[in-house]
Amino acid sequence: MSLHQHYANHFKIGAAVNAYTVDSRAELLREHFNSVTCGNETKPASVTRDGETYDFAQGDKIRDFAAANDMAFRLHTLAWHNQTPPALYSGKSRTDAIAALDRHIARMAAQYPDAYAVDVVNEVISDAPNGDALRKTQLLEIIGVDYLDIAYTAARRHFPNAALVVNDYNECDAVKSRRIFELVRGMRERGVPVDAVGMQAHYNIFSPATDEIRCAFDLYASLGVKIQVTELDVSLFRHDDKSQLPQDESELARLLDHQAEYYAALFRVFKEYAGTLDSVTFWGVCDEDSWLNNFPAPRRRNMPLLFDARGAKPCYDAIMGV
Ligand code: 9MR
Repeated sequence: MSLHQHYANHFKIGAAVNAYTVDSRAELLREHFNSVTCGNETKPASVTRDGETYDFAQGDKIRDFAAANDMAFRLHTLAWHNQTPPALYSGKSRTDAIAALDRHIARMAAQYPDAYAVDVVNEVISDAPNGDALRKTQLLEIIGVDYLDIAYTAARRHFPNAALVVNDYNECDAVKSRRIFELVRGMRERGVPVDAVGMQAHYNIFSPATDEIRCAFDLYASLGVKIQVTELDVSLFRHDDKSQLPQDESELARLLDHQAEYYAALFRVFKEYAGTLDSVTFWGVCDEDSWLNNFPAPRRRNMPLLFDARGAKPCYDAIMGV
């Protein structure tokens, strides 16, 4: 049985891919996943320089792969403070920026009308423990604090059937999770369409603990929205550790066993919230393709995913046993 079949009664199993890995990992994708996301190809800077001319070749390639293989398509992301071409919003008045945002969302919806979920504005919460909850971004500065209400309202107009997601990282952190909760609660009280909280789930084998993850699930579930795990990976290093993987084979094997236990504990929690949690997306298919091989240290090898180029890892077997 494959991974997505194993979890068929619980949630979708997705993977982020790029225009290269959608070919190189096609076999694993077809077998184990029933949802696909573009890791970069549908971000604003990947599709347009100016909000006038668009090139969707790479995103379309991935969307077409999903469609041809009966896989659902998750759209990432309509607006973000990173990977956005300056000309999209810079120098515009509030009115013109709102119009540009609406045009961009409309264009994305015309191209990807079948996306089942959309990260509308990505990573909007500030990491600074004190001060404003909202990250200071270009759109916040130009449009004002109602920019999220405006973006999600526009997204609903253009994507009437997709789940509209507020997607963020460090989503189990006590301060940040409270901020995400308050943001979504406020939006819903104002009648702004938000359907799901996206928990990116960039975790490592030490943190967050199962209890912290459960607390975050409880908090978000209490909003009455769905939850999606959007960018899952489990690094072998603590967050700020830039050291190398151990040379010693048995030491590395111990870390991979630890990772397998962590993944199993995680999926036991995920199963408890199935129903509220309706999709779990990994941020990549094979270790060799992970962004974590270049973050936080360039060219430092990491092994955060279920597969490597040789095949399934211990963590794959572990979650198949849950
Ligand atoms: O995986 C993406 C990587 O290839 C890009 O270089 C990076 C640029 O910011 O974005 C990565 O994906 C990010 C995602 O879009 C949002 N959440 C954090 C992800 C990892 O950085």
